[in-house]
Amino acid sequence: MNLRIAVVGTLALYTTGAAPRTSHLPLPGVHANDNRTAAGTLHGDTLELHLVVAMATWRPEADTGASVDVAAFSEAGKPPMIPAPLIRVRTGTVIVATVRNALADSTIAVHGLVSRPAARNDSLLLRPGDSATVRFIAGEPGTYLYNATVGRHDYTKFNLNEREQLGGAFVVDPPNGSPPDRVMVINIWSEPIDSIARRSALTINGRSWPYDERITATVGDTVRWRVVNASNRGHPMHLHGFYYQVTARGTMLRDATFSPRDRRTVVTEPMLPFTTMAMNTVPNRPGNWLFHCHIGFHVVPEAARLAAPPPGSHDRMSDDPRLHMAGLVVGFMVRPPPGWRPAARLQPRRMHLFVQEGNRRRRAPRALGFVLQRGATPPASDSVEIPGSLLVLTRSQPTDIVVVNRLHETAAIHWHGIELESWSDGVAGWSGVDAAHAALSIQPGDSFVAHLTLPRAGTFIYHTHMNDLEQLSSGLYGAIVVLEPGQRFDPATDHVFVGGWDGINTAIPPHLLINGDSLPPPMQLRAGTAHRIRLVNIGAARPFPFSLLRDSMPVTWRALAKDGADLPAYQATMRPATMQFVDVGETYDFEWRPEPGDYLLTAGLPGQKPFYVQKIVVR
Ligand SMILES: [Cu+2]
Repeated sequence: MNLRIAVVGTLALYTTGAAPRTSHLPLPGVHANDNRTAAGTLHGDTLELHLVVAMATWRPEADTGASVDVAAFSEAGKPPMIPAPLIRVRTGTVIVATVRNALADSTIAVHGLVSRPAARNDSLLLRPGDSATVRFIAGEPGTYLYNATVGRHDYTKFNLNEREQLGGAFVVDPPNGSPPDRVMVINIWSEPIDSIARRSALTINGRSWPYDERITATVGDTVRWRVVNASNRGHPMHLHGFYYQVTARGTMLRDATFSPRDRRTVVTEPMLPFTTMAMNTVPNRPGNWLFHCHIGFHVVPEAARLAAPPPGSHDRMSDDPRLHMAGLVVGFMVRPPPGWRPAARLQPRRMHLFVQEGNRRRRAPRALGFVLQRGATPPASDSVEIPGSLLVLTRSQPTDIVVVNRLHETAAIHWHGIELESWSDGVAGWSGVDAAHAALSIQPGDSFVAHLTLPRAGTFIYHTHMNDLEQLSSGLYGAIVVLEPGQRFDPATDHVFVGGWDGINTAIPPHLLINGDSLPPPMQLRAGTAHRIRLVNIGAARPFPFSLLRDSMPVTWRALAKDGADLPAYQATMRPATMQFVDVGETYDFEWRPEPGDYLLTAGLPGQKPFYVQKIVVR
């Protein structure tokens, strides 16, 4: 223990001056780092590592695609890499790392070459041509990151210089090693084009969709990923088709491995800037699935490509998944086991859901909506509900939803959090067991039958998975409530609050809505009974904070479920009714037993007055 403290204290052992190299040769090309190979050379229990920071040319899209010149790490004598070379050792390993700043004109600050856990984010400042050697013990097992910034960087502040690509994973394995896993590092490069538009590359292991790696598995495999957010933006990471277990969360300097009791079961886990997670999942259905950030701006071609498609481009409406998505998307391909056949569907319940457009009402450029057919006749073709009709379904009851597209453009619907067959998952040109016969988008005037089997009761979401920024912020989202067999939905005690955006081309903050409104009339609730509060965020970006207040103080409620999965009894605890944030693609259920009185359910961005206040009168 003393040794660890001692080596943390000797961050900069020495520095040596060297003339910066100037050259007129083309810059070396960046290699995308798949994080399968650890950097450095191991001598007994000591890892020797030689890192260099120099300018390089990075092509995060196609090999012949758009490029940017960036400062990048390499191991001495090897090509530059984005993300930075993987540092991965067993706990107890002594790391002797030399870092050289080969930039001609900039000082760099290197962060994270320290023993974990560490209390402070010390940096190693290197002027052009300088190098320094640090020596430290790896420390506690976990998933961390290290990086360098050009100039100083204050991690306590939101910093928008996104030109550097100097972040990489730092993994410390337990004494006997870890079971097989994959490491995925998120990096963002971005710079403004003008006062509104930005040019961005959003990458996982150095590549944007569709140029990044497909992860493959077979039904029944345990799949383990370590995800490192080396960018200075938050990313709610969503898995299609399956829940995953979050087994650890970390930062650059410390990591908390959860005991089995404390693990979260989720379909979406928000990752703040410079944080890490370890997760696992066991896919039990074959098909093509996705693991992606749920922020619209991070996955659409018009915002997440270096070479943005020209205005009016058809890309965002394409049936080609390589065109209609971009950025932080990973393809997760699950092969069927030998002899696999789709399960037979017995007498499914059938519902008709219309995708249609009405008259513009508010800031959104268009009013799009999902409208459920109630009764024998279809809804009026220009009627719109924002959010879309609440779909109340029953657990274990096979349900076919006939989606009828009455728009003049294509549609595709994702059933978010629902454990369904891949064909119905809603990613045009991708969903399905066989990539050659993937489900396509729903053409204007056409329909598609989504097959849901509904193994779980809870709160879920349905939303467009195409032309996301425009269609989602124009109203193509809604909530799904799956009830236990025999249960009926009672609006007197069951309350769904769906957060969404009203257009995207508005000043900051965007116009945020709850249940299609920002100033709803008061709600009257009955005292002395249990009310279920279901919170949903399906905006284009940004977390929603929620609080349920009486006299400005949060009341107490019981946590029941997250993303539609019931919490185990020991996690379903009473807690103050304030959620720091509900991120995009998350749902939360709470039980509240109010006394008579006046209450406020509020939502707003931190430090701002709430954009939504729902008065609740309990009698
Ligand atoms: Cu994101």
